[in-house]
Amino acid sequence: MPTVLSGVQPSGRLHLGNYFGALAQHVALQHEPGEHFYFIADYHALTTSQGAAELRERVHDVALSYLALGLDPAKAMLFRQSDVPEVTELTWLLACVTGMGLLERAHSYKDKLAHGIKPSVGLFTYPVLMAADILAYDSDQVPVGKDQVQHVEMAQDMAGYFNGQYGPVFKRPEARIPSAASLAKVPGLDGEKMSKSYGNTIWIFESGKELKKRIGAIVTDSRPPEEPKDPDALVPMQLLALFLPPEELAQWQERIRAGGAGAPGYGHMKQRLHEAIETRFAPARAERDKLVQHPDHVERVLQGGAAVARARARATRDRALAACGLR
Ligand code: AQP
Repeated sequence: MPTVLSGVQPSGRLHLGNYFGALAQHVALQHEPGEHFYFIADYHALTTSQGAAELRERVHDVALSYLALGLDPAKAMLFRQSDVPEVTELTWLLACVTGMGLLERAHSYKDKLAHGIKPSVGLFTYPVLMAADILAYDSDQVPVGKDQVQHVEMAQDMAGYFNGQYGPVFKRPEARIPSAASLAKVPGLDGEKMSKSYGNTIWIFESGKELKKRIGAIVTDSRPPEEPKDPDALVPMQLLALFLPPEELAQWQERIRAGGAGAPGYGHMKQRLHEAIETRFAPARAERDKLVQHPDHVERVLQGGAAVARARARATRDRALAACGLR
């Protein structure tokens, strides 16, 4: 039975990119045979500075989001990364067998620099901590969005370096990305990758006026509706494609390609997107409203998950320490 593991950073409110690229998969996969571990990457969140109270609040919010979207604690372990401190020990062991060159090639690090984010050593070594997370639970599959595939490949490399030097300790994990390319890289309001740190997100649980405002900010151009266009190149359509049933999507695309009097304008696309988001997440929003009233329940779920995860990570840590002569 495979072990499935993934994580999400509590670096801001979870957005449609996190949902389609990761959370929707996580919730669906819990029904497959295997062991399922999903963690809230609070150590990772320290790579982008935030206050203690805000971090605590965001960790809680990620837990609420998972549970509201349907993660079942009886089927999948949900826990805080920092409740399993063994991963930081593994991080050091892996860092000592990993060349700087590997980390220097990380796309996500280079993207963050390009966006003017001032890097810490923690941000640079992020893939090592992520490798430790993946390897600690003997993970077979890591469901992630396309942006994280390179990090999973780095975890494979690091496992290989360590095993090559000290013998077989770590299992080789495989990334599992959503089959549809549109899900694997969801665009933000500006057409770049939707990302918490780029300020271009739509929160999963947004609704009403706030949602309208966010959708209103999606990038468009001044071409009139009658002008024929490539629907796949329009950001409102790329987002709408995540929600519409195939027949309805095909009709929209056809009318946009054809142009002329019957073609929809950007306002129509945005209005349809608003309706689609409101409808899709209505049950999850209601569930979230209920869970907000029960913070103790959420905390118990996290602690229950951590107990199981920690036992697993401890065994891996002990194996790794023994292999390199520290026990
Ligand atoms: N735009 C996206 N499209 C598809 N998948 C995405 N993911 C994130 N953005 C998109 C997937 O969400 C999971 C959790 O991501 P994360 O929060 O751990 O880190 P991230 O990928 O770096 O997400 P952000 O929003 O870009 O966070 P910040 O700005 O804090 O770095 C991952 O599986 C990811 O693939």
